[in-house]
Amino acid sequence: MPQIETILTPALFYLHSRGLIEKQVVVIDILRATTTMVVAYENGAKNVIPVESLEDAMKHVAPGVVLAGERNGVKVEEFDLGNSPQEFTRDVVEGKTIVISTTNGTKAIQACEGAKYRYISSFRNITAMVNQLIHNNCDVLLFCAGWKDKFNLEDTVFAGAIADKLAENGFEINDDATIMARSLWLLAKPDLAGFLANASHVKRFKTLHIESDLDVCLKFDQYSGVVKL
Ligand code: 3SL
Repeated sequence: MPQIETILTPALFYLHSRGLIEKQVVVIDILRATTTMVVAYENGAKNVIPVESLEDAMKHVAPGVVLAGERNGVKVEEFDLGNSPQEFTRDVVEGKTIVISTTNGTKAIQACEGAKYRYISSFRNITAMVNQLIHNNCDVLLFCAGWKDKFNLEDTVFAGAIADKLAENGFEINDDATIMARSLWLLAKPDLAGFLANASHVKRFKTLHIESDLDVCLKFDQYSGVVKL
């Protein structure tokens, strides 16, 4: 049976970089990068291109391209959009190519470039993601983007939610990180927002006055597609 492992922070990625070619990786940045990218597809974006640096993003400037990005949660001044999912409305993104660079999410996405399959996901397409992973039927790496190489609760809880569903479908949990993530998910499940209320990035949201994004990021199954890079 396929195995599941979880990378709790990008600082631990080096331990998993070998054998990537045989694995399906799900990059997770619930607040907010991977949620925002899912929302862009929900609202008809033609393509979303995650890039690590702001300089790389600038290289894509062209008609029909929307530049998006933040650093430390704040919109990059010269870009069209920040990283709030609420900015990625249909009238802004439909039919467009979105080039996005974020503090942690897009960095993690780049790191696992050699994987057999590379996905990004969020609660907004969790069921579609799980079904796709089951269909692919190979080892899964759940890659939490964290915050500046630190562990975070929201990405770990989402990894646990995916692991829980996969385990119910016969996938084997193969490391303590995934056991912990699944246990956290089972604790969080009855009141996800309450569980995350004291999470460091939720506190940062308050400082940045972007709390209204939280609701959007914690909504389940708004999109029935998967986002494969
Ligand atoms: O770090 C990231 O990739 C972002 O999602 C962080 S923020 O929510 O835009 O602050």
